[in-house]
Amino acid sequence: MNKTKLFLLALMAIGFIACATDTVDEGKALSSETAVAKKLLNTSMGAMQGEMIIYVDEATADHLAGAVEATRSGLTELDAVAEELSATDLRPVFNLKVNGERKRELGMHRWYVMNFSEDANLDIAAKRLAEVKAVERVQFSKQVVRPTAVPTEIDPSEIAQTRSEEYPFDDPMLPLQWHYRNLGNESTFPGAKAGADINAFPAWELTTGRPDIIVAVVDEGVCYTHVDLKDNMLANEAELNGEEGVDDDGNGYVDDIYGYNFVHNGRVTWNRNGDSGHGTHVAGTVAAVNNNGIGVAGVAGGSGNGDGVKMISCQIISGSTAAGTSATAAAVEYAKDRGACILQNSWGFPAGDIQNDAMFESGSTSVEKTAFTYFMQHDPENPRHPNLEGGIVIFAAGNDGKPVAGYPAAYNEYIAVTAIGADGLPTYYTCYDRGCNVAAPGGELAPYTGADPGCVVSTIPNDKYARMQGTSMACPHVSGIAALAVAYAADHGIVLTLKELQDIILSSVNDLSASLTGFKTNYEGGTLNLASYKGKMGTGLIDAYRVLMATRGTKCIPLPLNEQAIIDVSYYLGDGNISVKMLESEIGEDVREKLGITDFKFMGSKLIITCTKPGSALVTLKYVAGGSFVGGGQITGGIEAEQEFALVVRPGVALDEGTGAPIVPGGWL
Ligand SMILES: [Ca+2]
Ligand SMILES: [Ca+2]
Ligand SMILES: [Ca+2]
Ligand SMILES: [Ca+2]
Repeated sequence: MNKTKLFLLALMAIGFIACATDTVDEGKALSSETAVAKKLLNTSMGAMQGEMIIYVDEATADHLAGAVEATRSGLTELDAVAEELSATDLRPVFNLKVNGERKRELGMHRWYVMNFSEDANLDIAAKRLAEVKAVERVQFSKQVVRPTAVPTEIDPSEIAQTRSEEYPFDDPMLPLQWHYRNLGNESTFPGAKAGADINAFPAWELTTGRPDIIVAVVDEGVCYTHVDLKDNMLANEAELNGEEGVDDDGNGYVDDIYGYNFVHNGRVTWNRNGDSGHGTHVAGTVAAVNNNGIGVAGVAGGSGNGDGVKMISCQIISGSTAAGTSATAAAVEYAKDRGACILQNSWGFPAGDIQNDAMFESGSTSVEKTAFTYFMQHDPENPRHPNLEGGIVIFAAGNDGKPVAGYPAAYNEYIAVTAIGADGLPTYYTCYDRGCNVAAPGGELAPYTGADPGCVVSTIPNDKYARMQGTSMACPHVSGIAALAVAYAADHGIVLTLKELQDIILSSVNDLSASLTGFKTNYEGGTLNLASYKGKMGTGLIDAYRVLMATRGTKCIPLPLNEQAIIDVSYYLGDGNISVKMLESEIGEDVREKLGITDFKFMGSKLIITCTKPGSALVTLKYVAGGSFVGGGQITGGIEAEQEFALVVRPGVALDEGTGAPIVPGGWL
């Protein structure tokens, strides 16, 4: 008799004993009822039929790993419940074939999913499973919410417009993508504000991505054949050149070329009845191919030389069906196993039984929490990218207009992105306040008319392009910027920890609060009281250029548009005011031109400056350390010193009424 069989028999015996003793007197029954209730991680509210997720003890996990039968465990107690529920399937949630050792440390080998009759009562099923001694936790599976946003296809005639000025790339729709560089054109959106964007153009002068960075798009299937996406999709070469219906690379997934369909178990799809194009739209914002003379640009889509970031599609919505919790957890796991270090999530679970972080964690024990933890964890022996230790999780905050983000977005370890419009103000639909971390352009329909040029422009399936609005559209801007930060770090030999990357993203923002007074009209004619959003859209509006400056450690001086600013530069030179005298620093014609500088002089430690164009530029400011003059010759004086700064001119910067200095929102200051 071999070792496995012996072990199996031993387990069966334990099962029998547990069954036989689990009854009798009332006190015991009560305490066992409490024990059973304690095993339930969530409630059946909104749960999907025919599926339960269980977490089994170590011995059972070992036994199940060796079991051949897929519908029964070979464990008497568990099999009895499986029989009762007419279970059709019992399988591990996670894929231990890849990176198994690391997964065991997180207990991922102990999660199983059971499928059974759709008619079975879920509460009874949960109770019966929880009564099994070997089952330590029971979780109801919830389907992720399907997107409701409808894309409006872009009329090709819009594309033929002539360009008013030079663009960094030749993508014909880039002028429509105000979210990257907003010129304040009122035909985009009433009240459109120059500079209410992610400040992409100056960032693109520094980096446009790197093909060794992988972003996983957890969403509807991404149309990987799209003419403006295909070069930035990561192919699994073994599957690409392999046999159909065969798992050519042995990673547990058959035909996973550009990702995997976790809903229907197979190839990624985008043309099923019910698909909206959501995943393809999100992917285009992260990394549509730049400078290829076609369609749109993406935030980290490269410069046209095959140097954009690469994407994979982790499909959790397919046609009219959405994945349940276990398939979603597997999709997140798969993202890491394919090497993604950025997890782009424009989705959420239905609002309901998750009300706070403790409930989301369920004591750090839920299956999806485990998957995200696995994704974020840095594996020193097997790093996904040499310049980022770990993986970053970025979520859309939600579109319910509520003062709290949905889950998982709201959870304190994941970045939740709120949405602004082309006017630099909160959109009518965005969630805000608790659990929301940073803002990005999500776009919106114009008041009364419902016109859509103020929405986000990106790719949709079948080589088309469309506008969409939502925090779903804001989120991929931040994912793309995170990719730019890793690319820039790599270019400069900087290794970021996950915490450092999160801190950089959350602090590299421009103020939104200064303009949050009065009311704004939404597309239906309703009003938004802007004051209620003050300080609640996250730290501020993300700025790609500032993210790169923070990555390399260059401080930014935020400057207002069309207003004279008086800045005590000594504040920026040290960690607080230091005693210096500024020297007349050279400022190049190119910088003057770029920022439209009409006034630039020094008084003591103060810089007086007026900028008339939104933009960003590097300047080197010189000062005397010790005394009013530089020493030398007949003069006993100080040492000449200098420091490089980035000047960032944005519309939201407010000035202190007393000093005229910019009031800087949360961040490194
Ligand atoms: Ca495979
Ligand atoms: Ca294959
Ligand atoms: Ca393009
Ligand atoms: Ca959060």
